[in-house]
Amino acid sequence: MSHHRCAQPGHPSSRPIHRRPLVRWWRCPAAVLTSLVLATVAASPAAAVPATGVVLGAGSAGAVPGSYLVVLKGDHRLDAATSTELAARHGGTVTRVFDRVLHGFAAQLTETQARRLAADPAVAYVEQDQRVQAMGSQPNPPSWGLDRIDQRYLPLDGTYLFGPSVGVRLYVIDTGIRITHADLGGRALYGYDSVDNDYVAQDGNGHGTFVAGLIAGNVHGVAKTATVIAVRVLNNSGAGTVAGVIAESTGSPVTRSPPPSRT
Ligand SMILES: [Ca+2]
Ligand SMILES: [Ca+2]
Repeated sequence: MSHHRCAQPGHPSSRPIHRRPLVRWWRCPAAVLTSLVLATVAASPAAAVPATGVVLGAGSAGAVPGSYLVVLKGDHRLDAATSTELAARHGGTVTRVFDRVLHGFAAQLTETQARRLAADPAVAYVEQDQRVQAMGSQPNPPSWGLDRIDQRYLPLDGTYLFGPSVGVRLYVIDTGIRITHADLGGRALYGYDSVDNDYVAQDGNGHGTFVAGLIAGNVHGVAKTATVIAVRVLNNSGAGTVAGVIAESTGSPVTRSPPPSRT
């Protein structure tokens, strides 16, 4: 609390004022000015502090300091100029514009700038850039596809470089999987069998096991450390029904006649 001393008619100037301010406010301009300033400051603190949002991946082990990915809402498409304007609005510098896989840009930002950009109405989210590194190398892979899939430009380099896929679960909706197949390395599990209506999705055809091998096989697979889940919707002849596939997809119980055979 502050005490103002004002000269009052008939009172010594050193004597404090104890009258109610609403009655005598015009006789103490210093007190009025102070009150107005305090009222103005108290009324506008929110406008003085920019809004901030959450930055995904901030502080993670692989985070790249000062580098952020900014993804825009909806179908916003930005060219370099408008990306630069949006980043500059929060104090950042655009380093790359994305307009295919996602709509957004990479930018150099401080932590505070990144949080402010995350709260921008045009921004879906901001994520801190992360270091990535290939975890494995397969020299002389057994297929052209494995050699080709890890590189954009030809010629082939005779190697397949692959990243981590531990913890990734891939559902193979097919004829089931022979989960004991050596190439799957014990990373195959039964999910559901809508043909037999049980939980043993064995493969009596071979196609599902072949697909699982392309996905996660030690030798022939792309994601060499992922887990594949067998979902059997096709019988040993490779035939099934749309109803069976839908029932499996929606988790609905399967109660029906055996699917038609091709033979
Ligand atoms: Ca290659
Ligand atoms: Ca079964």
